[in-house]
Amino acid sequence: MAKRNFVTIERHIIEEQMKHPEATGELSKLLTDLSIAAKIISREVNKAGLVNILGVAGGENVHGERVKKLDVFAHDLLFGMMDHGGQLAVMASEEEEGVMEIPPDKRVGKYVLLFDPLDGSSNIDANVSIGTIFSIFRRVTEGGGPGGLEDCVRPGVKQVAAGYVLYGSSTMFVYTAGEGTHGFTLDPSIGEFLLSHENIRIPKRGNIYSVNEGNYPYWSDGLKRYVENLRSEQSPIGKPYSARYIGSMVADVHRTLLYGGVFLYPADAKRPNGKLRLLYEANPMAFIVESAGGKASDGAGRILERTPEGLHDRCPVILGSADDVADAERFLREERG
Ligand code: AHM
Ligand code: MG
Repeated sequence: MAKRNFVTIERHIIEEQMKHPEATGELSKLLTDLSIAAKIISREVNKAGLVNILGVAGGENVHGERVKKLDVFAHDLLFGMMDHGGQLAVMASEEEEGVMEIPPDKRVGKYVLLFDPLDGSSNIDANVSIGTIFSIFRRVTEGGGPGGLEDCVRPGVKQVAAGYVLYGSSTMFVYTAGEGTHGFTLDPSIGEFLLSHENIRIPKRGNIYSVNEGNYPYWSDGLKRYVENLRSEQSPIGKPYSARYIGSMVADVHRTLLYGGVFLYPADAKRPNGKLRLLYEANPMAFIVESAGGKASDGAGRILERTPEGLHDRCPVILGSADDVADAERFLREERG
């Protein structure tokens, strides 16, 4: 018989909330609003291929309206969708230099939202998967006014929830509030995210590595040795690992969560802190991966324990199956001596 007991994301969020009788429902409302914003961004991303027909980004569309670039659209949409719910004190985005206060005419809440509105946006024109990443903290500043920089620049261990939306062959919303990582797939015919991946557990060991190998000349000897080991019959699985690199963090991390293995955007001679942003990319993904039983390291220690200095800090990233990440750390430790 066909399955009738569909679990929508709203229902799942409320059921999770009910496990905590002290919860006020504000985090639930925040996550639900984010899932609605995700549907709107998904709709626009799916139309991206039609841009030459409907109007070029930066130019005018058939209605004579200016067409925004998709990453700017996603940034504006997220701010506009999330500023009036009464749950947030302040926001920050990869697309904006400073923090974004809740406007004075809106109710101020106790949470803080950081986001990368459209990660991997250089892939859009080739129809390659892209994503939105978000991270939620509780505010630390006191008083009823808007929050500020010190509410945003916090170590990842303090996150209360994090998630991503993957705009791929289907659109998926994956989140954790610290108790398991759950995945939902958008059914476009009814416009709802339905629970498709309950309590994702990342395999302890994988057989895939994912890194931009074009940066090889700039890698440290320890990193070169680690990846060469994975490509050899002396690897931990006794045969070479497979290589997979999409170049869209959300898609690469999503595959790593489901299939296992290791994703790296390491430090190298050109980028001593790697490329990815600690607050918008590394921290939320680290929280998601750890909640699924994996590990996330900056090469020396846990990403979640790094103390950020500024909103746009970068951080080396090695995440995925616990045994694979531990191996990478060992090669890098041996090199440091
Ligand atoms: P972006 O924030 O400018 O989109 O860059 C982030 C993206 C990640 O999605 C991806 O992991 C990485 O850049 C790929 O970088 P590279 O092209 O150097 O391999
Ligand atoms: Mg990004």
